Amino acid sequence: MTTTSQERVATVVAALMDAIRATIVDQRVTYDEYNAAKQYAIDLGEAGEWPLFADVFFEATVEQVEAATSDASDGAIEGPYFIPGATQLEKPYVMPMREDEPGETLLFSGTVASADGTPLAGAQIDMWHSDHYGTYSDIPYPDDRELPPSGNLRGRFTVDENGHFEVRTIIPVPYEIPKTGPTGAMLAAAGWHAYRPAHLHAIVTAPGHKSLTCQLYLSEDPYLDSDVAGAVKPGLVLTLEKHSDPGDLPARNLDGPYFSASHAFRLAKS
Ligand code: MBD
Ligand code: FE
Repeated sequence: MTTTSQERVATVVAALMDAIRATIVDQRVTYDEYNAAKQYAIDLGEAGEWPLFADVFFEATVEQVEAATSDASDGAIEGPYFIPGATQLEKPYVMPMREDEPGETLLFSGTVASADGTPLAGAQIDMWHSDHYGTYSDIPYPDDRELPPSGNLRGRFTVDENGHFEVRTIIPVPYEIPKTGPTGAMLAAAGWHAYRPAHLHAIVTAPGHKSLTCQLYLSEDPYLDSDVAGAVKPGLVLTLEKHSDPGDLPARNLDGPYFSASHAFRLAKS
């Protein structure tokens, strides 16, 4: 974290305050609404949902501002649910999951290269995503849902000498922000849906390069055009290919059809 100059603080904070005052005037905000807003901010804090609220409504804009000057492949918001220090996987890479983890099998593969196309041998991918019920591991949910075991669907793995990787996981589902917390309650009060399209999160790192925080979405997801967090970019939408050929299944240690998808990550030099 760098120290922010007094001048920068004064400029940005004044702009924010002006925007709030202008909204109060334009919308003729009443005392009742003003008091409700103050109570809402208190509720958000007490529920521990400030990170969720901020990442849903503002992070995509921050990401776009920073990405505008980068020659990396598309990035996306980190969101509130990254936990550093996930299990380091051994080949063949399989995301940590329950024995009977529900959901369709996904073989996610791809490459990590420098912005000029040079493969980055030994780059690291830290991946995390929700399960088939839209639940992340190790996150306190405001409802009484069943929680996956600690570390579920969170893992780190290394790309090979050609910058290539393949990891097996399950296909996530669209993610609904819980309605019982203040963030979901506000979306409901406004009549907005609380969904994010299904997504895989990834942070990709390599020596001499800026890390790339990214999400991958799935084609034909009903929420691609209305992500509540506004974080979808066309370059991040994976095309799923279905494989049902029984001949190919035993070799892959699978007993049913699976899907595959791939993505090319490119990192900017640091
Ligand atoms: C998520 O899974 C997410 O990625 C974001 C940005 C917000 C809430 C939940
Ligand atoms: Fe997420």
